[in-house]
Amino acid sequence: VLATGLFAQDLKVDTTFKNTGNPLIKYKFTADPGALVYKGRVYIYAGHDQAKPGENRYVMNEWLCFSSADMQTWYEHPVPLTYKDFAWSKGDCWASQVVERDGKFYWYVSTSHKDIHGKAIGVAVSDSPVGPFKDARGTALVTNDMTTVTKHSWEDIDPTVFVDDDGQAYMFWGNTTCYYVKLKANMVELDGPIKQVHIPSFTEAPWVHKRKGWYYLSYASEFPEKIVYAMSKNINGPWEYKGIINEIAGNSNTNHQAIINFKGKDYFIYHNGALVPDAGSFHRSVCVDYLYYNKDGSIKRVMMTSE
Ligand code: FUB
Repeated sequence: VLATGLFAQDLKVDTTFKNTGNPLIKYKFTADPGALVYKGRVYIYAGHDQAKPGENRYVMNEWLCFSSADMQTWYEHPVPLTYKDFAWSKGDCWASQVVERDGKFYWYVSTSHKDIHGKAIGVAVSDSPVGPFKDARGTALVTNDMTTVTKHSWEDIDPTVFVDDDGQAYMFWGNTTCYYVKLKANMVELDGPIKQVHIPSFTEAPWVHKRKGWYYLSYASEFPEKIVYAMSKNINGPWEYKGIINEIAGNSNTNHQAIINFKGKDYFIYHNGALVPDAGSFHRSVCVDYLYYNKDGSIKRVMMTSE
């Protein structure tokens, strides 16, 4: 039976634990990490894989929050957000990201819309990185009827939001087609048309970051998924495909990354299906590895470690 003990401990919240090597979180199944660095701490926001042992589908009813000041001692905060916090959602807590602006924290999420066919993107807001968060709009930010290229029900997932040095915020998201749009300074309204990003073999899980004048767009490619990336000098592209960062994440068809610099070190935060031998694609686990750049700004391949 898969990880029976894990389910017994699955109630554990508001507690501390040590980083004893990958997977980072060993007492519950966690997926789709988004990371935020704020005031000397790193926060990891993750989905919670709650399918029963042997149940091969996504059962994800809440988002979780973990934080650390040193990447070694971690704290799990009480659940700060569920799909029930969005009155228009009927379920599913898929990939998400939190960004901070002017002391407010915006949590962009993928979830299922009650009335409009398919997945949708919502945004919740809080005065604290650990919540409580509340729906910032009362309606979804992007729904399936607003995107037109791929036309399947899970097209509008996996939001990543990036605030550029000039204060302009952008949201990238998608499955099969990668979209992006400007956000208004209030962070909760679109500002202009939804556009398509032209990058090869895009599956899902975009993540945008900037370093030394380069924009990086990393994403999950093909299926089972590898994490690959493209670079550009302009957030509007064109994006130059640069290759693989991370090979297929042991035992899981999906992967989902966050790339951050924390206290002078670069980290690649992702998930795999390796917590227990039969974990697989629906019982995933957040992992952390160092990430290294070459002198020209390209990214060295990340070898998954268990340390
Ligand atoms: O966890 C549900 C979905 O699977 C996410 O939104 C995708 O990124 C993939 O990991």
